Amino acid sequence: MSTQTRSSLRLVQLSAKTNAADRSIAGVYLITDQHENLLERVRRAMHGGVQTVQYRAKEKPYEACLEEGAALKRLCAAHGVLFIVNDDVRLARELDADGLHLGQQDGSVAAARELLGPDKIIGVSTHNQEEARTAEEQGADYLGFGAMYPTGSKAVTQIPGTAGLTAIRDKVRLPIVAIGGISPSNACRVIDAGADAVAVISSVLSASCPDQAVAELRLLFNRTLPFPRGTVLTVAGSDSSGGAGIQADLKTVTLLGSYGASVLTALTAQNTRGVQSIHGLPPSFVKDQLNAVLSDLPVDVIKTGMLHTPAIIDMLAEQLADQPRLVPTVVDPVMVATGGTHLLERDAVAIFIRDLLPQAYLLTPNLPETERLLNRRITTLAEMEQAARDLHALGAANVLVKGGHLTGSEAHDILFDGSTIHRFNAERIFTSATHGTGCTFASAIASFLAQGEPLVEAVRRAKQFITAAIRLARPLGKGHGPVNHYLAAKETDQ
Ligand code: 3NM
Repeated sequence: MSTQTRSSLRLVQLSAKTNAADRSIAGVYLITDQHENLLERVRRAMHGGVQTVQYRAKEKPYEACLEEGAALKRLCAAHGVLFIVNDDVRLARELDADGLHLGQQDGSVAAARELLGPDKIIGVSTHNQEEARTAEEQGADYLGFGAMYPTGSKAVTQIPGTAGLTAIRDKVRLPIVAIGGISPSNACRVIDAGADAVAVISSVLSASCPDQAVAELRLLFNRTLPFPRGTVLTVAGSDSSGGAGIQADLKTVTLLGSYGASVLTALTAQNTRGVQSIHGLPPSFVKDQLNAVLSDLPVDVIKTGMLHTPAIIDMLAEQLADQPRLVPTVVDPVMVATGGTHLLERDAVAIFIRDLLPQAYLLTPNLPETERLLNRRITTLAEMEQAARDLHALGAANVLVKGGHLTGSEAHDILFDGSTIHRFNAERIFTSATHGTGCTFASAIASFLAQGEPLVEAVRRAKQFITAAIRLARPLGKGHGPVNHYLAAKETDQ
């Protein structure tokens, strides 16, 4: 079923209801676990953009559930998040929850609605087509459907998986919340199979950064949006010759199919032969631009490039930390132009490492930048891998060390995501048309992330794009010419 049909069905379904039920069940549906510090972990998850919380406390005494549930409900209300109680209709009523989630053994939808009133959301756990259709006939507002994958969070006996989800998707009109073993690396398959929401416990609440895990899951839902798909904000300098900086970023983002917004940090008088002069913008004006964009547009991913001064880095780091909702940020630590001009003031590196690097969802240094950040020489693939690990240890969630400056017949990039090293190899193209490659690559990754690709796939597609853009470059200017954004986007689209 097309995305449009799915969402219009959802509207039809929910328009008959009022209050809580007017707000559709979609996106990230967080289910509570029974470990320590639940409230704090749920609060952090909410910063990533949770849309529904289900309170599931299987073995707690009722009085303790009342207390914990009331605190959770307050937290949800403060963040505009739906609050659903699992299994227990009495607890749902006493807490005045937005809804109730019923298992197959937990009584009928009609009985629950009778007790809770007509404006509450009622969901039912289902595991096959028959259960799903029965729940719909009995008047449920949404379906839980699982398990998608094996999970350690519950002893599941049925695993219909994404194939089972695809099979029931067109047979029911209700929103479907897929559940069981879902994580940011497999959720794209669940969404492609037709899930309107993903229910998660461990991949968020056991994560070291629950907000990041939720933000990653939330972004994946963009894959169903119409084009331009997702919004990328680039924070960078202007390159008057159009091959790098803001201009390269906007060309890349637009040609790859996302919407691009821009905040300028500095203007450069620049061409393919080098940077003639730089006119930095006052940090307060950079901040005005940021606020203007972020207070209005639904920015999915921020990409940063040339930040120029310690004051701008400081301001940006503060603004990112203050966002009510985490915006994944691709940080390209632009320091030196291809022609050799320093684009980041020398004393800014320490501030960059302290304030901005730990907020990076993805850091994308080339080898000279990696060497400057770590203050040591890097000449082999093994040293690149260690560098990616060391930059991760400094606080970047994911690190892509780009090996374009090494020699050899292939260009190797190394991605470390905190647990696994991923290698991306491409033919090395011997050319002087390398102006703007870093900006273009990072913007392509940001764009694919904003379109709902998981990180490894976003990097893989962006690598393919930048390699094509270098290979297809046409001579332009008298120095390091620009890459061919236009033809590379056409080729990547095929
Ligand atoms: N119900 P996690 S699977 C509560 O298949 C629950 O009905 C399931 O936890 C079902 O995200 C499950 O950690 C556990 O896999 C989901």
